[in-house]
This record gives sequence, structure tokens and C-alpha cells, in this order.
Amino acid sequence: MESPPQVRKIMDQIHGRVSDAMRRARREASSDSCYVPQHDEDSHFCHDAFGVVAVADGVGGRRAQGVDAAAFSRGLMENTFSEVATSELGKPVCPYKILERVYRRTAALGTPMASTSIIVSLAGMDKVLRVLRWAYVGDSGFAVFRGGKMLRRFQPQQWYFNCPFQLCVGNGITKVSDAALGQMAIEEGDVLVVASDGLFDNVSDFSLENLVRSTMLLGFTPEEVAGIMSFQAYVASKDPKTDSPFSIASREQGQARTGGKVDDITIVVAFIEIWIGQSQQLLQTWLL
Ligand SMILES: [Mn+2]
Repeated sequence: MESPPQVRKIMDQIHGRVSDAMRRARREASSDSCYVPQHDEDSHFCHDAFGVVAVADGVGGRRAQGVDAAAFSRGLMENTFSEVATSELGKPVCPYKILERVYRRTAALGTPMASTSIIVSLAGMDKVLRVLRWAYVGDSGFAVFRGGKMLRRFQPQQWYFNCPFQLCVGNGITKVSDAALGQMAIEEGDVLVVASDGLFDNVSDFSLENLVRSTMLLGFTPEEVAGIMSFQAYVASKDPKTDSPFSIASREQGQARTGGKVDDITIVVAFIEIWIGQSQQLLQTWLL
């Protein structure tokens, strides 16, 4: 199918950017994020050189008593960032080992409250195959898209409806060893979305697929895709009539409910780019 001129122009620009990126040495992914605060208790980061994305969502059970529900999620993310940024570049990052270490560090400081958390890393290169690895606790999660289709999605962990597994100081019922772990092979061109429940409770998988498909077709950047996704989640969260994934799940629990769920919305979008360096690429070409 012939593309309209403006789309061709965007595609040419993208190809130009891809060529530029090819000239650079090692690079795991191109990622960016959008955060729409409501209670401002989410926290996140993405680090392209290490190929790591992480999101944490502070659980605000005692917010009314003036306890800072953001402290634990921020502590987790600050410690995760420092662990990742000081690790050896090029060496695969194990999300569970990092989660375990940063949980201990954050808990040892006596940081109040609790948080869900997810860490995703691009790890374990097997020539051209790259592996995506994850560890998460609770309902901060991820989805992987290939060719505009949702290939894989996390399953939220919760003790009961709207009460996610959560890490906290002391003897909480959730242990760090309860984290859901997994891995999958990914390919260049795959799209990874890592987000807090502010996204997944407000936007259906079907809508996410449509959004990824259309924004990829238009050559949007990770920042733009994250922004559009956040806007869709925010609009749904404030709409009392929309049939959100959260309201559908509520009805399954026997609660009469419609509308979105007002919450912090954190979304990180990463385009998987597997540049293995020009010399290695040449070598591979000769070997073929
Ligand atoms: Mn949340």
C-alpha cells in the first residue's frame, strides 16, 4: 500500500534516525516515560544504556493519617537506580537480585509505608536473541507488543480485589520472594510498556494494542507514545461513565461500579533496538 507523503516523510526521518543509531555502539533500547500524578506516590526510571526500566507505586493505606505513601516507592526507585547505574555496563542485570537487594536497603532505613514494584531488564544476549527478564510484586506491570499485537502481559498479584501484593518494612504479609519472575525472547522492533495500575486499570488491552499499532505506524517516539497513552488513561480515570478494566473487575466482585479509577499514572515505553555494534554485525554477515 502506498503511504501518504507526510507518512513517507516521517518514515524517512525515522530511517535516518535508525541509521544514526546504528552508528552508535552498544544500545539496548530507546525509552521514555510520562507521569501524570494524582496523589504523587508513583516513582520510576528508565536507563537505556543498561536496558533497565523500573516502576514503583506507593500504597496509600494510611495517607489520611499523614503518612507519606510515596516514601517507600521513591526509596525503592532511588536504590534501584543507584544499583543499576553502578553495575558493570554490558553485564546482564538480574531484576530479582536487584529487587531483593534494594528492598533490604530500603526496608533497613525504616522507610514507612508500602509499595508495589516492577523491574524489567534486557539481558542475556545469545548472538542475535535478546532476553527480556522481569521481577514484580503487586499490580505494577508490563506488556510486550510485536507487530501491534500484545504478545505478553503480566498478571497482577493481589491478596483480594484492589489489595495488591506490596513490599513494606517489617513483617508484611508479602515477601520479596513472592515476586513474579519470568523471561521471554524479544526482537528488534518490539515495544515494551511498563506501567503502574493507573494505566492497566483504565485502558483495556484492546485499546493498548490499537494505540501501539497506530502510533508505531505514524512513527511516534517513545515519549510521544507514553504521552498519548497517559492522556487516554487520564481521560478514562476521570470519566464516571466509561467501562474501564477496573469497573469490569469490580462488577465481577459483585460491586455495582462504572467509570475509571482515579490514580497516579506512570508509563514507560521502550522500543527494543538490538544494536550489537558494526564490527560484530560485519562478522555475522561473513559467517552467514
Ligand atoms: Mn496506583
